[in-house]
Amino acid sequence: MKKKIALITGITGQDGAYLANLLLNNNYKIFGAYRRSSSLNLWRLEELGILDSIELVSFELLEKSNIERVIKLINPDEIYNLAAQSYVGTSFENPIYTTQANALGALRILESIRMINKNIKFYQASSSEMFGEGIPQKLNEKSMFHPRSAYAVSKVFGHQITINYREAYGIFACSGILFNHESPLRGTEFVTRKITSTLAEIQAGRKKTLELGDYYAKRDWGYAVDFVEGIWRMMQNDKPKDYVLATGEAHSVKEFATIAARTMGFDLIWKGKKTNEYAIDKNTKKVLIKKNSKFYRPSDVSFLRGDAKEAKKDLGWKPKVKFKELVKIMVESDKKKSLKGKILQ
Ligand code: NDP
Ligand code: GDR
Repeated sequence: MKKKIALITGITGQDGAYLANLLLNNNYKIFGAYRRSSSLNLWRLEELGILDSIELVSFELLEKSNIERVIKLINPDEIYNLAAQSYVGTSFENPIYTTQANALGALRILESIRMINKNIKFYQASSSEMFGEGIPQKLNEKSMFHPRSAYAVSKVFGHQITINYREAYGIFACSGILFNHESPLRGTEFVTRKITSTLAEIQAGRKKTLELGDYYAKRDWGYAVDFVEGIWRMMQNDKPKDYVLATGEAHSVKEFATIAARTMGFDLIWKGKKTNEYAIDKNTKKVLIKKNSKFYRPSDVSFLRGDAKEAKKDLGWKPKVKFKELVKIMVESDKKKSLKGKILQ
């Protein structure tokens, strides 16, 4: 049987690496779209041992001519648009770039598909950040959007334009509204991996404290390996449709940090008032975790929890790894990495 061809944008990121691994196991030919930079970021593909199985193509979300050239050259069956300026914090510093890359980037790909070959299937990496603030109920595909950052606004555009190209031109275009998903391959700027990598560095004596922003922000954290399976299933669906992927549980940054520290072997005690809480290591009496206001955002999302019932019903998808196991997987990986040397931060 002819191998399916997939183009994955954002191949050098967390989801790009795990999705490529999954598709290779399903006998796909993979073109991995990376952006050219002075230091190419291939460590995730190397860590999964799949770098040699992927054909890398130079790709830039901001450059329509480049996107068209790549799509014409490859003529893929499926495009997974995972590339983005994905760090919410940076979108407050670089809102225009974030919008250019995330919102117009998605449109540039869709428009290229429309011009070149409308049979190419398209996946857009939408985000739970689109929902924004304040709803204690579990969020699903019908919940309202109230984006709280340029990142979230850019993702709402990407989401809606994907729906529009599906409705207007009959393209198989769908979005996954994914809640936070983490792994040992997560970037160290995101809070979960920042916690596990910094704690491992502290344990190795190379760092002193872990400084965090809002301890009480709660997220629905799942395991990235489970989530890329859901992405792939959406693209094999009979009809293009958007789905929430989530675990249905929300936990705070403080809970994540506490479990991670204990799993790492620290004997942690929390002290101080809510505004100035810190944690000490009972054995050394040293401050292990403290607040730093520089990690607060001008507007943040304090609580997110998703409802993936629809994905379970239509796609048979449900996450396998639960919160505590996720923390353990990440701590153990960073412990191992730190024994081999400094973890990149
Ligand atoms: P990462 O930050 O790990 O990866 C982002 C990728 O996008 C990297 O490969 C990066 O390349 C690439 N990229 C950034 N800017 C450009 C550009 N201008 N042109 C081409 N490529 C670019 O993200 P994740 O893997 O975690 O997430 C994948 C997608 O899913 C993103 O769109 C993210 O917004 C979205 N998402 C993620 C969630 C999560 O919890 N992980 C949840 C919901 C949505 P480089 O390596 O060169 O920086
Ligand atoms: P998020 O992930 O913004 O949800 O976006 P992040 O891990 O950056 O933040 C989660 C929550 O933790 C709070 N927080 C801190 N965050 C960081 N990075 N560093 C800190 O020191 C810190 N202290 C507290 C944040 O304020 C926030 O409330 C991720 C990305 O992958 C997006 O691309 C994706 O769309 C969403 O998840 C779903």
